[in-house]
Amino acid sequence: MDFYRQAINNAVEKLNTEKRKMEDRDTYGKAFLQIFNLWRQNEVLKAFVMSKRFAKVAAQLLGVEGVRLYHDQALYKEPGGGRTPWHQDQYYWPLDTDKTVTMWMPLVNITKDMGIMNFVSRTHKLGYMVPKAISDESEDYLITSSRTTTTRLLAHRRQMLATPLFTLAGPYTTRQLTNLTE
Ligand SMILES: O=C(O)CCC(=O)C(=O)O
Repeated sequence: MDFYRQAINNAVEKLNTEKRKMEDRDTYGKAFLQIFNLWRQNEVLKAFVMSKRFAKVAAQLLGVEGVRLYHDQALYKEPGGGRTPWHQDQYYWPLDTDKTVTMWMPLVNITKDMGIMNFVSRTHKLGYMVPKAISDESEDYLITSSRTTTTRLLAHRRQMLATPLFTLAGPYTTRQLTNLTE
């Protein structure tokens, strides 16, 4: 993993255009730096993103023969940044199918106090409920839209990734990986 982490760090450092101070960003801007489609950068990253092993896991979870990649995305939680509010990812995927899945892979060992992802159990069965970008509004919308959902949010637990789950992540609270912003 060290090898790919370094390759991904290098690409993110090169491609990052976020220069705003944390206090000048909105909730979404505070949540993470994000760089799309690293597979286009070089053959090393292409081999990582297009790995047959990852594709097989996705295909098995979906119960299909093969998968296509919609995009890849590097998300970097910055020191002093904010949490990622509750949301569903469907807003970002204009696809007319529920045969979609996200593969989320931490590049560092993570502990509970490092802004880990959280998922609400069984919400992949509820469909697309939150037509909102990741924001304070997506969280408010979700919490006010259904008592069942609110109950589940309050009792949220991490679980296997499947879409359309409701997801949230805390702020990143350690000083690791600070080179991108200092
Ligand atoms: O890492 C984060 O802050 C959020 C990531 C997320 O919500 C996602 O990948 O869908």
